[in-house]
Amino acid sequence: MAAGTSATRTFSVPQERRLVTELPGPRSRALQERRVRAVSRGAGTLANIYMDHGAGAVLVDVDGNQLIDLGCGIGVTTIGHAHPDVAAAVAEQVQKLTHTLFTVTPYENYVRVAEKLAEITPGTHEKHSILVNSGAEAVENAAKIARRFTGRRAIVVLDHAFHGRTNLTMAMTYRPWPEREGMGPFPGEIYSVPISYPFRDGLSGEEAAERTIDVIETHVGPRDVAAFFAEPIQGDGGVIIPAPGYFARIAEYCRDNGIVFVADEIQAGIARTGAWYSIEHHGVVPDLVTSAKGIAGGMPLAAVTGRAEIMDAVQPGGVGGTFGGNPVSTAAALAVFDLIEREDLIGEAQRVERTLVSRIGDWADRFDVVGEVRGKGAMFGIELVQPGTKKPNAAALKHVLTYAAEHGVIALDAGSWDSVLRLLPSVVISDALLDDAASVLEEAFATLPGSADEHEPVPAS
Ligand code: PLZ
Repeated sequence: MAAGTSATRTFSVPQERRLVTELPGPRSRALQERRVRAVSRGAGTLANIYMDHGAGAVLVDVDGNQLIDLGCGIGVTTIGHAHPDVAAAVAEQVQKLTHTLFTVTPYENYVRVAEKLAEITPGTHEKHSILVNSGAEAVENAAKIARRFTGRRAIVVLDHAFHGRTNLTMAMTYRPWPEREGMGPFPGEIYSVPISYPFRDGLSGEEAAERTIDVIETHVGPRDVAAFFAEPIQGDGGVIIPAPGYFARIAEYCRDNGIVFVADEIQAGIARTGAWYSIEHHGVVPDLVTSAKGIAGGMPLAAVTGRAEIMDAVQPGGVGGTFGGNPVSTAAALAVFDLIEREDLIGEAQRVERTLVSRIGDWADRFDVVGEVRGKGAMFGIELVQPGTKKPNAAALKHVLTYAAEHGVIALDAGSWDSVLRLLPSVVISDALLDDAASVLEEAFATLPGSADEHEPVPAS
């Protein structure tokens, strides 16, 4: 069970790290042997520790080890693992009706999710939604809709962006390796422009926006641009938070030039950053918003929500898909929305931010490998550098992630140079678990090759 506020919440798995074997344990290693014979190596894994169950912020592996999850399967289980309210909603719905296809014969859950999305996304204008299966599908539909509405061809994206793995969204994603290499050709009319990256460019939001706009003006041509896509806080790109004022200026420029401003909130949305949507931190109302990941507690669901006149520019039958917004995933989403409100999980994300700032906020001063600690709510990035420089340090990140996994903490990588340690814990993670996980990460820094109290890390199996 998980109920109540952070002080009173109870879970079916004790919220503590507890290791009973080495990691990966014998059962994980046996599964790994089967896996390499059956699963494509293209589906690479961060840590070959096989999970059995979980609750709150703790995962239990097949050997009975309890691990602290600072990743949430890349930002999905924001409300905690296997939440009983989601389980109950899914169990009830799956016995009632699993599928009709909304565009053949509709059902209420889809309408209720769209109503809720209109309420929680920024702005008070009339909003309409479509529901799909994955983040990439949401981004791809947002591009289709913006092109249909504007009659224009170009899509502008930001450097370091991640928008998905379909052909269109691969082309909208910044880095070639490993996401794209050898898998083209890609569609044209996608233009990547500089983002505001305060740690690396030192520019104010206004200065960075002028640089972005200048590239659109001189390289793309604003009257040909259908949409400007931005993650208000970039996730896979390295938890990059553009400087204050950056998005306000970009949104104004989009408005002045008839460009649809799309906030890709797939990773940072749905309570993760201490607001329903991370664009709220920038004080901007986007034209379209994509949601996915945290929206349905681990069930597959994604959405495009936006200005009714833009969303309705598409002819009936112009968007769709067999499984989009299926009755079970939408039932899970309704349970998630209810939980976020009932248990003030936006407030919980703000608590996680306060705890992390006070616990790890001084790491750049304490560890010469840490260039910057930055984050909002339960979304943090720790940018690792070669000491005394801003040069990315991918080797250090690899060491830290391996050390952490072997000691029962699952954290994530990020960044175009693979040098940002990314934390996306559940917002219900306790302060005690955050403290314990931070201690493990500190040990990982202390054992980096070349550190004062270096020792050989256990080799990954
Ligand atoms: N937009 C902002 O973060 C997914 C991808 C995991 P899908 N990011 C994690 C992986 O290895 O593929 C993401 C995102 C943003 C779009 C997407 C794509 O969402 O649900 O994975 O398609």
